[in-house]
Amino acid sequence: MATAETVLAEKQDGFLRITLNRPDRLNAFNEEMHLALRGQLKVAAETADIRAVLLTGAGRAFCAGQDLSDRDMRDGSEAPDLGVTLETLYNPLVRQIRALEKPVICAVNGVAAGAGANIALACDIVLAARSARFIQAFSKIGLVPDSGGTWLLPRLIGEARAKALAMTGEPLNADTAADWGLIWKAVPDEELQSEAQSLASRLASGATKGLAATKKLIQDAADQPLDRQLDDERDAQRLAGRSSDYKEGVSAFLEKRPARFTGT
Ligand code: T3D
Repeated sequence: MATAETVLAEKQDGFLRITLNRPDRLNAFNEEMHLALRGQLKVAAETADIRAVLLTGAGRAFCAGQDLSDRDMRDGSEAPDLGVTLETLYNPLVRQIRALEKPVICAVNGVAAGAGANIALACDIVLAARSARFIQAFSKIGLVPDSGGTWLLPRLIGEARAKALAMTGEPLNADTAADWGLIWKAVPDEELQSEAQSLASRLASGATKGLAATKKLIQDAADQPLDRQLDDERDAQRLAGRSSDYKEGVSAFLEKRPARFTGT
């Protein structure tokens, strides 16, 4: 399955592998790539036998954020309204990743800068090649972290580290990112794709409804008190307990065999 060339998509073993594909620009975002990526996330959401997504980049980078050649004002042209691009392109993308009722794994294969870093961090499980770097590049061009960066960074690594990364634009290597809890783990470069693939495949054969509810509960927890969270866990568990996968999981346990989850 292939779409517009800025994004490649391939169904594999129950999951959709989506590859950002503008390697000569380090997979920087233009409007076409935004729309192609969102189109593939929609396919993932609407296709029953796609039960996880794996997002990665082609070539040596994951994504260098906004394509700055589309922001050239050297001919005296007026500055673009970046509020509009956030409203129409970046924010819907982050919302779509967070709302997708399936696990989204990000395999950060190289540098992830600007919005490229924060879109990676918006995914559910982030693996990175040891050589990858995360760069809050915004301050270097006079901007603020976007794509959820000012929300995600302090929650993941605390205010002190969030502010320092955002204000200095210093690169953070993958091992430190993992040590700080910014990502799940750093792996040797040559193992990244196989490790991400086997994780995606494992999650794709999991209890999809339960995983989706887990994702939502953890995301929602950031904004609400324990009391409310306990209520939400009760409601989500009630629904999970009515799924076929719950019955199958318990039966498989009692019969001492691997569960065969169907995602229903
Ligand atoms: O605008 C809006 O809509 C608002 C939203 C903003 C969201 C944002 O993401 S703002 C932040 C934009 N991104 C950046 O500021 C990062 C710019 N890139 C870099 O700082 C560096 O390229 C990297 C640190 C990512 C990688 O450095 P390095 O030394 O490994 O590679 P390089 O040589 O700088 O780049 C290789 C090529 O990719 C080069 O092209 P060339 O010379 O080979 O023709 C470079 O120009 C191009 N490239 C890299 N990043 C971008 C880019 N071209 C356009 N836009 C880029 N963001």
